[in-house]
Amino acid sequence: MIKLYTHPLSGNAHRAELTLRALNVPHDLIVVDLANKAQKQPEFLALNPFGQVPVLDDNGTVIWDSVAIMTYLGLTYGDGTLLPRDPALFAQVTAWLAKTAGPIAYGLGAARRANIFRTGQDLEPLIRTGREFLDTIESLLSTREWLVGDHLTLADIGCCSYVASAPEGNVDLAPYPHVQAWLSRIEAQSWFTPLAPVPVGLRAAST
Ligand SMILES: N[C@@H](CCC(=O)N[C@@H](CS)C(=O)NCC(=O)O)C(=O)O
Repeated sequence: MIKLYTHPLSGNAHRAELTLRALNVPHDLIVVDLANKAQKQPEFLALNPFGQVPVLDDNGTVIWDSVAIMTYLGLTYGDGTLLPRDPALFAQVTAWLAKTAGPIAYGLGAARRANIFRTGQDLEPLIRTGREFLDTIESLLSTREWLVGDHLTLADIGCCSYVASAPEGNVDLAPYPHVQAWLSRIEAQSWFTPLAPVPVGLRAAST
């Protein structure tokens, strides 16, 4: 059975889980105790030298990093719908996946992390980066339903986790009606499951 090492509050792990679900690939979720630094122990570092979730173990084939996991799953278990095989469309999807490690991580993701875990980081520049990303996709999504092509792809799955949880980083989604409609289209998929809301009692913990 495929194993996904994950954490319920991780948007990076969430997009990997959504990919497994969208592809209907049976899997077990293994929650890594990030608060107690299980990810920095030798057993986990043997899976991912950077000591982070998500990690996928496909019967001995170990892949770390959400983008790598999504791409691996799309190529291995997909039929070309979620991850198109046409080189230009494939490249467009990977361009969006690259954003998950760029402005999404440094903007929306970082603002959420700083806000819910009270890291002391200045939220304003993170929020500004997050809003710039939202401004861009709001404009694009005013003329199209999906980020790439005419149907849902890994581009949408990759970007949705930290966009949906933007309010947890004090980024209001009200000014972004097309982004909200896009999120609703993703959330309407039968395989969708939301990123867990942050329990109040955990907010002092740190990942
Ligand atoms: N670029 C990586 C980022 C992974 C990442 O930041 N994981 C966080 C959880 S969202 C983590 O494991 N943090 C624990 C740590 O860094 O010690 C990916 O997309 O997989």
